[in-house]
Amino acid sequence: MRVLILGGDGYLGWPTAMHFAALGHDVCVIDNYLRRNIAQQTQSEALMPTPNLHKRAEIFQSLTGHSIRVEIGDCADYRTLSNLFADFLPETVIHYAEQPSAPYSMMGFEEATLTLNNNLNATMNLIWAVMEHTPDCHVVKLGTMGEYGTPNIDIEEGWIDIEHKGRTGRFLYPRAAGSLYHTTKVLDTDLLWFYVRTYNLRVTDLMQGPVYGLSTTETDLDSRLNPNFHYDDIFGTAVNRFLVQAVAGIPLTVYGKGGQVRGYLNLKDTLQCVQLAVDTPVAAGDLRILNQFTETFSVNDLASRIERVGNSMGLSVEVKSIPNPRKEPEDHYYNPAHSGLMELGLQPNYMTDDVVAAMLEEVIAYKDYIDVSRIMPRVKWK
Ligand code: USQ
Repeated sequence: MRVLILGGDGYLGWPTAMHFAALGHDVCVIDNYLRRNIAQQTQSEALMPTPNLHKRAEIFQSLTGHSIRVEIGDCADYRTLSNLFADFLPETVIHYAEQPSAPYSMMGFEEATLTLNNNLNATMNLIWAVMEHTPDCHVVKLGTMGEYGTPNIDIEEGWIDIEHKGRTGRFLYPRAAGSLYHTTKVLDTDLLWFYVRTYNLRVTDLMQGPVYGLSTTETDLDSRLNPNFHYDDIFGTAVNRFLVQAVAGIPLTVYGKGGQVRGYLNLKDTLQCVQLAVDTPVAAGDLRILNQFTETFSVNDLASRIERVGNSMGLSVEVKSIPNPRKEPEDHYYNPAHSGLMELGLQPNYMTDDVVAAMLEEVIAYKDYIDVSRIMPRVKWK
């Protein structure tokens, strides 16, 4: 199958590209290095040095014999994307090409508009390139569990049946995002739903929770194939940050009360979920929404787990609540459904103590690269 990956340089895009190439698919990635550039501008570079895409594709090919076509270009530019579609004629597109950091989107006007323009334009251009060149192509779009927020009722998988004044209807589940970044994902879903119901596109929207880890079958081949592992306050996500803090001997930065619950998943499971979605394309005119996580934890649960495992390995780990830089409920109900991917065959890699220990070992190998000035939050939601 010809698989086009938008945002192929990212934490998820690169491991996804290798995974599909290793399965024997014909893989093309496009990326404009936006995240690398923002990371440089904000002093938020990844923990491990990551060669550029051409170099990584070369290393991967030398080790496995599988090639990955690399295009450096901007998906927010319609001509660039349209020309690539006309040339590659993808059968599946996996769309990660978005500015993914909630804190970055909350820094100020420039960062907010960059996030809005980049994310919405990339999605809009993808829709039009599909309609122009490959109307049968299955679009697998990465959304986020953060679209739903933390409502006081159970979260369904994308849709909700509502009875109102004696009549019933099916609607997109109400969304209440907690950052401008998460709001762009809500807008993406609305755009896709409009074009699906009007022009019969085929779309799967994966509502993903925070991802953790470094290890996949392909990244384990050579450390130069690792994904971009961030631990700073802008691009680092909670688990990856706590792992680095544990190794650096910095108290784990629980924001506020630490009762914020999210649905987490191992990087290996992102690859499984995306593959399950790709292997079961939806019918024309269908928007399938799947909640993509394997288990829920509060921030306090995560911190205690990493503290316990880290201390058993001889590290000196403490947990400390710091004022929450975000505006979010810190103690709330959270019960999201997530049976769709399990029904498709997902075999979860849960966050066991062994998994935490293995991730800590990987970070320990790069202990000297940790810059402790990147840990404390620099961006406030005001
Ligand atoms: N948190 C802490 N301490 C930290 C970092 C985070 O307590 O040092 C808390 C946050 O306040 C939040 C929770 O941990 O309540 C999760 O934060 P995060 O930084 O791990 O995740 P988030 O900003 O929500 O965004 C990440 C990815 C984003 C993806 C999203 C999925 O950056 O691209 O869409 O996870 S979700 O969170 O389900 O919306």
